[in-house]
Amino acid sequence: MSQNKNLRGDYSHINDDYTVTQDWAAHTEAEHDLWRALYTRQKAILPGYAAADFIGNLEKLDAADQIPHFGQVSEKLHAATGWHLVAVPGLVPDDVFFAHLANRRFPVTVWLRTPSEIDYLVEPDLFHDFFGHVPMLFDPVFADYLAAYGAKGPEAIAKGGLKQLARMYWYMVEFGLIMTDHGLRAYGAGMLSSQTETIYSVTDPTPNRVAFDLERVMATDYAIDDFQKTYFVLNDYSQLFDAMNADFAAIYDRLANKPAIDPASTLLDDQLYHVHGDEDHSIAMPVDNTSQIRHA
Ligand code: HBI
Ligand code: FE
Repeated sequence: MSQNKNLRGDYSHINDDYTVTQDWAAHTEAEHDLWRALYTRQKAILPGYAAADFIGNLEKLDAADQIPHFGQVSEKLHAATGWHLVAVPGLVPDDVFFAHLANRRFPVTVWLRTPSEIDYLVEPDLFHDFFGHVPMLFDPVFADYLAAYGAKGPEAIAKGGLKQLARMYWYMVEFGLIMTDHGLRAYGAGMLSSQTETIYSVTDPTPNRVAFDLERVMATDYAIDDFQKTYFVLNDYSQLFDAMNADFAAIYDRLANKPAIDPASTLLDDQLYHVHGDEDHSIAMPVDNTSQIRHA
């Protein structure tokens, strides 16, 4: 097995599919304390910013009091949507990751950040993966989408569409917004496991907010070390599932020799909910898209 250089986790005892055993007993009281602090702080800011189904599913997980046992959570999750959690040492190769998703196995990192990283860390840890991603796996439509998304992995690898497919994960699994009767709400794991980006993504006038469109998302670049300059907005999770019926190979061909879209920009044919810096439009409602192209 290729060792994963400069990744933080312990890859020395991985199975062929990069899974490991969760050694729950090895977690110290200090780690359980940090888990409780992260969980309590993040849960407290969700109302008004996180999608209601995220909040409801998080409640059902009942994982506030200590670091969860993946096996116990998997029993509940499997009964709900056929998914279960697999323990991993950290990031795994793309093809391995996609294969897990396609088989309704969600990889959850076994190590927890240190207290000094309570606000930010580079690699996804146990808190990001569990608190950020697991609640949405209880949503049947989102759960079906994520399995269908994983099944798109081999074609993307074969057709040179990996970057485009990864953008779909980044924007619509890590940083997705959804329009609800109460206005915009966050459902993405990347923002909902971050105290600051949860609030920023829903209310700050700085980023663009653009209606979800598969090819637009696949064409849009992103940076991993800062808040998003563009968020994409769903009306319903079924849009993600339906998008999996598109001809991805044709999209990869169309995008192959086009420059990526700069997330600081918007396009004339975007359906815009909000444009960078606009104070005069309500963030919650789509603006007409006859507006000029705006660049940050
Ligand atoms: N591995 N454990 C883990 N978690 C991820 O979120 C992850 C990964 N490997 C690759 C990856 N994400 C991204 O490149 C996806 O877009 C494929
Ligand atoms: Fe993630």
